Amino acid sequence: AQQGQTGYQPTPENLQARQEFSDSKFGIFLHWGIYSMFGQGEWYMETSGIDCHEYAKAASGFYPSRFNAKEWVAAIKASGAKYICITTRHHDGFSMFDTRYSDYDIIDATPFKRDIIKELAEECQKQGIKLHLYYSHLDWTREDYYPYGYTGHNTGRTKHGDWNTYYQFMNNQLTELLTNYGPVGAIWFDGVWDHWEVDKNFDWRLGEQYALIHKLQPACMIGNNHHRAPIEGEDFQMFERDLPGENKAGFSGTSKIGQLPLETCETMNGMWGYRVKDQNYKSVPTLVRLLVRAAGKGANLLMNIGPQPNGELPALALDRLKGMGEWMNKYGETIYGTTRGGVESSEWGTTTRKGNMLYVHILADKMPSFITLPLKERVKKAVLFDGGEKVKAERIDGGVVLHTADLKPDTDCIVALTLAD
Ligand code: FUL
Repeated sequence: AQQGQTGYQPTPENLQARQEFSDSKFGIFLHWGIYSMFGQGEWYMETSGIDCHEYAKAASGFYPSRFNAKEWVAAIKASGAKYICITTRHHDGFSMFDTRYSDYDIIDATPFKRDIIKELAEECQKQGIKLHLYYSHLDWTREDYYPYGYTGHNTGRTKHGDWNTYYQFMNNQLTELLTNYGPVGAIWFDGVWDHWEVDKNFDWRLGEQYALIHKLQPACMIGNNHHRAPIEGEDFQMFERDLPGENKAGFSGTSKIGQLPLETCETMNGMWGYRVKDQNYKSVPTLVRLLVRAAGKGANLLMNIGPQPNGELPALALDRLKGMGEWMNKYGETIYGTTRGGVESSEWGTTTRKGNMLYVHILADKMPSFITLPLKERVKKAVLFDGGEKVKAERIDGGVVLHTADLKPDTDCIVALTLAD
């Protein structure tokens, strides 16, 4: 097993951050980097077989003149999302923030010369929304990343890198991120799987790294996209394109759910980074269904947008943010602050719970005539959340039957049950 931060005891601030995080249920993910300019997703260097030095030249053309942190944060906030998670450095190794430890960053390598992460951090604080930072362990451009010899990424080098200098580099950058940008809600790690594909026990020295983060900002939560059971020192568990426990995306191990807050990420279209051709955005009802299904599992939804190279959020993404905001304004009470309802992945929908309220979200296209909920509690009241019309609820052996034949399944078809204590 991978050594984590041995004996980690989260501080009261950290536990409070976890609680707020679980209660918030909805965040927006942003994949933005120099890859956005190629318009083919964030894996462009790898999938197109470009030499990393050639690729790096693109930085001199990065000038997102339309970038406006205030507008981004306002649009995202209006969607009902409570946090933003942005790529500070993806697998292409380019730092979107001002770092002393590399010239391959937004300040030294682009004519734009503005610290995007700083502008965003300040704006998030002003508008009262949390900022999470994505940070890639994997780096396609640095030799010292490759302890096994540099075989990939089209440069033909085979030198064995000194991984220790890479480890120090990461910790230096993490120190910058946790020192210069105010309170960081979370570090969202990604990429450890790369070395684990070669050696499943490769020691990333996560424990020491996690301890450093918690020392710098005890409330900062750590999550790592490693598709394994939580490792000691982590504060939340994440799932990529997967509802916790379903493992439909096929990443092994994701079914092992621990005791930590849960988050699942998805994309609005088919890619994380901006892709010119991909205008195939999910509809607002589809996005709402994803959010509700995640909440039914007790998980947050982290919904991704790939900003354009000119600094704007795509028009279709803005449209979806607005639509989700309208839904959240009306029905957010059935989502925020809830826990899993106990009936989680039925075809007809899912349930969320808050105090003595059980919210039955009926999402399926075909309405079942009856829904049986295996509830122990007595139902004091059963009404439609929207409008308050009574729904017939009948106690049977081992549960409660809802008579649903007359209802119309949709994202607004929510039955609110008041349970007796
Ligand atoms: C993956 C990465 O490889 C993708 O590029 C993306 O960042 C996704 C959220 O995580 O592991």
